[in-house]
Order: sequence, then structure tokens, then C-alpha cells
Amino acid sequence: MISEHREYSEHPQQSEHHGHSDAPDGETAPLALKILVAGGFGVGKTTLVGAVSEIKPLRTEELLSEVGQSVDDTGGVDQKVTTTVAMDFGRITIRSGLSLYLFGTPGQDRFWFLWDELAQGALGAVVLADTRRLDDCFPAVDYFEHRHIPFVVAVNCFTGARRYTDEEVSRALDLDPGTPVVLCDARDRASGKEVLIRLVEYAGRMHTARLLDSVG
Ligand SMILES: Nc1nc2c(ncn2[C@@H]2O[C@H](COP(=O)(O)OP(=O)(O)OP(=O)(O)O)[C@@H](O)[C@H]2O)c(=O)[nH]1
Ligand SMILES: [Mg+2]
Repeated sequence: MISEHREYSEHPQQSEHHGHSDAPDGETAPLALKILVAGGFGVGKTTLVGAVSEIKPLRTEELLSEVGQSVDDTGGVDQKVTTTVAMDFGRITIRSGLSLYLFGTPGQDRFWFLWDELAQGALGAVVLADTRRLDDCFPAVDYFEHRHIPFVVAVNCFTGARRYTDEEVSRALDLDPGTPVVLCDARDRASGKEVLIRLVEYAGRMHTARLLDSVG
């Protein structure tokens, strides 16, 4: 028994080529983390998941109907013709052995009932923000703060929108000190990946700090 353990721990790098996660002790199993991509209506959640995903993203888009105009606030996103009605799903490999499963939330208030289901087991979240409609991301910020789910705010820099510094955004949203604010372009893969790396690093630090708190 002991010799088996020793054999695995002497070759930890082998595990990176295995496709399963039930590795014996001492072997580093591939890690798949669940991340939410949230934020207000039309802020670019579906765009971000689609831009970074290495698999064909699952989308649940429906046409914005005339009937829905009374409840769907399309101010500031006039070009928008569809909206997410359940979720987006995509996957990205950050580095060998570390993948992220991305769940994009629906942006409209009438789909709030889906959030608890989507948030279960999430390591962290990206709250996308549009500086022309910053208020729209308050509910998402509140949601993750109350549940102690680590999140970063990613400002999707739409063409023509006034640029703000990350400190200005942080103050306007009254974020807890240390909550990262990143400027991004949701249409750009490298930019989206950068946001996700910031989130994984931040969530890792938060989870470690909590673990140390709970034992110390
Ligand atoms: N110019 C510009 N347009 C963008 C950007 N990101 C998204 N868009 C456009 O803005 C619209 C909204 O994008 P979506 O990705 O559908 O937004 P969403 O947050 O998923 O919307 P809901 O699911 O309806 O809440 C789309 O028409 C995109 O093409 C951006 O960074 N710059
Ligand atoms: Mg969407």
C-alpha cells in the first residue's frame, strides 16, 4: 500500500495527461472549476462566453419580441435582437490541468429564479459592467457579496462609452476593498481570458484566506 503511494508521488506530472479526476493520493488531478458570468441586461455576457470558449458554446437565445418591450429595457443596447432566457455554457483551458466551465446568466430580472441553480458550486463570478448603465450590475454585485462568492468586476468597454479608471468604477459600485476591477473587451478572446485569470487568482486567494481563518 505504502509503496503504491510512493510510486504515484514520484511521477506527479503524469497526471496532466489523464482525463479523469479520481486520481490516487499524490497525483495532481485535472481541475475543472465552475465560473459564473453575470451582470445586467445586454452587457455582453453571451459575447464573452462565446469569445473565450474552446467548445461551441451552448446558447439559449430568444428573439426580443415586441410584447417584451414593456419589460425588456433595451435603452443603450438598441442593436440587440436576442436575449438569453436560460444560460450560456462554454469551456476554456487556462493551462494544462486547469479548465473553467463558464455559465452565463440571463440578464433580465424575470429570470432571477435561475440564478441560485446556476450559482451552486461556483468558485467565483465575473460581473460584467457597462459604464453607460452601471446601475444595472448592482443586483449582481449584491448577489455575490451576500453569498460570499468571490467576484471580479469586468468593465466591458463599449465603443463610444466614456472611459473610467478602475478606482472610479470601484468607488461608484461601492465595492469591498480588494475586489478587482478589470477593463475588457468582451468580444476579444485574449481580453476575456485575462479577466478569467484575474478571477481564478483572486478566488484562490480568498478561498485560501477563509480556510486559514477557519483553522486559525
Ligand atoms: N460595441 C460593442 N458591442 C458589444 C460588446 N459586447 C457585446 N456587444 C454587443 O452588445 C450586444 C449584447 O451582447 P450580449 O452578449 O447578447 O449581451 P448579454 O449580456 O448576454 O445579454 P442578455 O443575455 O440579454 O442579458 C450584442 O449585440 C453584442 O454584439 C462590446 O464590447 N462592444
Ligand atoms: Mg446573454
